[in-house]
Amino acid sequence: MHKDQGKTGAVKGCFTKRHVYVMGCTTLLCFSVGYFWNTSNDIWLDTPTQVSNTMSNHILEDLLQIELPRRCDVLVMTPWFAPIVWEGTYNAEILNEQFRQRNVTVGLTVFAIKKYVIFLKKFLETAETYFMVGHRVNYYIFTDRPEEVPKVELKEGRNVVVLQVQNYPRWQEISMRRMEMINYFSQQQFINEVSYLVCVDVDMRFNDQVGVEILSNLFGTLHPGFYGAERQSFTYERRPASQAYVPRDEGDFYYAGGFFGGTVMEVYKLTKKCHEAIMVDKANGIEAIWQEESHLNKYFVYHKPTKILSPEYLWDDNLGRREILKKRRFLAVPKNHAAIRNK
Ligand code: UD2
Repeated sequence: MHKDQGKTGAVKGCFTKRHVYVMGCTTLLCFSVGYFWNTSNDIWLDTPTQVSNTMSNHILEDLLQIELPRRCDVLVMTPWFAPIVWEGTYNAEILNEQFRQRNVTVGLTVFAIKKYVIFLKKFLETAETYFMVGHRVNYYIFTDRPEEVPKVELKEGRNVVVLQVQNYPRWQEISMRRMEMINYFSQQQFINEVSYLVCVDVDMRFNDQVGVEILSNLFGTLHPGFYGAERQSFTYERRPASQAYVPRDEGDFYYAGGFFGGTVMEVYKLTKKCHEAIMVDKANGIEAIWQEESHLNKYFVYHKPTKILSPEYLWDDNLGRREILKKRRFLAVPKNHAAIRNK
């Protein structure tokens, strides 16, 4: 995202100065009201907010005559004032103390259906080293093969909970049905056991600290392939027939399907909406281009995350090493699609 690219031109071409002034003032007013509303709870913007979806970050900066904070040309705060978490943007010591005082338990949901059970061992072992160190954790493992869940030595306050679920013939359906299953167990079980849910892919390994700095009411992760890209290149669902459709002039970021979360209540709402949309698509004989990731992206267009994780939290070394990444915390494990999908 380069600050100088196509900035004012887009606005000047469409509106008179007076229009721009009125729109700017209105937007500023909305932001101020939203800001004070959110800060009045003493928790800085911890409730998903609705702000204009039709402006890119650069246009917004022009209208408001402000510059959103950046680190080395990447945003560290969204136009709706949600932090974007990079190494160096938070104080781990203070956050750890705050969450320890609250005695927070975090649920990590992961699906290992059919052959994907082979990823569990490395996933769990590395999570024990790096995930929410010093905090209480429940690993919720959804699988159709409970007997193949590996025994991994766990530290105090950490538990593995195996949830037996059905499988589906197509990998796409398995991926999408995660929304339904997380939703069901959120109301049946998670709400009574944990404060936050972190929902991730299993073909991954932790490679550095992933701690309480990620926690917020609703959070998503910038997709490693699109974190610096312009809106036009985001691979949102573009067919209006799908419930995941996002018009070309909407959307802020492209989020990864493999790492999102929030309070149990917010994850419950998100998964409910996405599952319902997936079912409507199914009835209409259409499947979104990137399955539930497309629905997740649509959801985040209209329910802004209260925190966003940088690609430090979901990286694939196939994309190479980048100067901007001070840490590669959660890494894709290479997989042979032909050998494990639909098996
Ligand atoms: C991307 C997304 C993924 C999902 C998918 C949809 C990332 C890192 N990943 O991953 O979240 O949105 O696109 O197209 O953003 N699974 C099983 N058994 C199966 C198939 C899938 O357990 O037979 C589970 C497993 O937890 C896996 C996840 O579903 O990690 C997603 O499937 P994938 O990893 O094969 O999809 P991929 O790599 O295209």
